[in-house]
Amino acid sequence: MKSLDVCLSPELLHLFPIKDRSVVIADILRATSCMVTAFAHGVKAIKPYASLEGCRNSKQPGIFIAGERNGLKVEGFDLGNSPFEYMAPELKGTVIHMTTTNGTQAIEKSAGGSAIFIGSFLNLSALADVLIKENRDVLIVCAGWKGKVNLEDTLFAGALAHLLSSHYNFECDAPLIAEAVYLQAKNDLTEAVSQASHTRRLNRLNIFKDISFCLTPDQYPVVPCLQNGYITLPG
Ligand code: 3SL
Repeated sequence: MKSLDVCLSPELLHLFPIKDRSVVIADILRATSCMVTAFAHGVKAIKPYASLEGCRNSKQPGIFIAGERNGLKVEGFDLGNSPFEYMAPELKGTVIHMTTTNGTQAIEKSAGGSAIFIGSFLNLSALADVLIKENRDVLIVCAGWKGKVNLEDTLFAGALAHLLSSHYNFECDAPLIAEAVYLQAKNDLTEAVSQASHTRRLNRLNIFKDISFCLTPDQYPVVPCLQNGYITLPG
């Protein structure tokens, strides 16, 4: 049986083998939820940038740039980090260069994996199916907040670990912890994260509807994957 592990913060990544694994990046509020929403609405590719200036300087005609820091859209960028922005019909078929506070940093730090998938509640079951077919050891990397663990990414890791539990052995205790927290919270995820630090941070910015949307399982059957620096839909 293959194994599954959960890295609760990118700061802990040095403790986990990445090579030869399927790595799942999760930044539930909101980067990876935005990416999944974008692909479900026809975006062609997303190039993630850890650096704000690198992303800003990559602006070219025909390319949209998306920039978020501390929950806010960065001035001069075309897009921020609400999933509802990524449903816009004018984004269909386009390439977006994106930088966010934690999500795109976690992607960059996980670059050594055999395959890097973009995970969210929105594509939870489709992602589980792909991971089972890929038949590699799995590492779920929670983006967290500036190195700290957060609840919403842990809940997602628990939901995915729970779906995969009959196919994989859990390695360290993090998948067990995440699964237990998810099972306790699963009937009302929005309520479960209502006191979470990033919910309170987003609420202070008057952001409410993104949160319940990003916690809704199985809205989109798309599984974006990073290849040669670009996130795309395989095939
Ligand atoms: O941290 C990130 O990458 C963002 O998703 C944070 S926010 O939800 O846009 O504030």
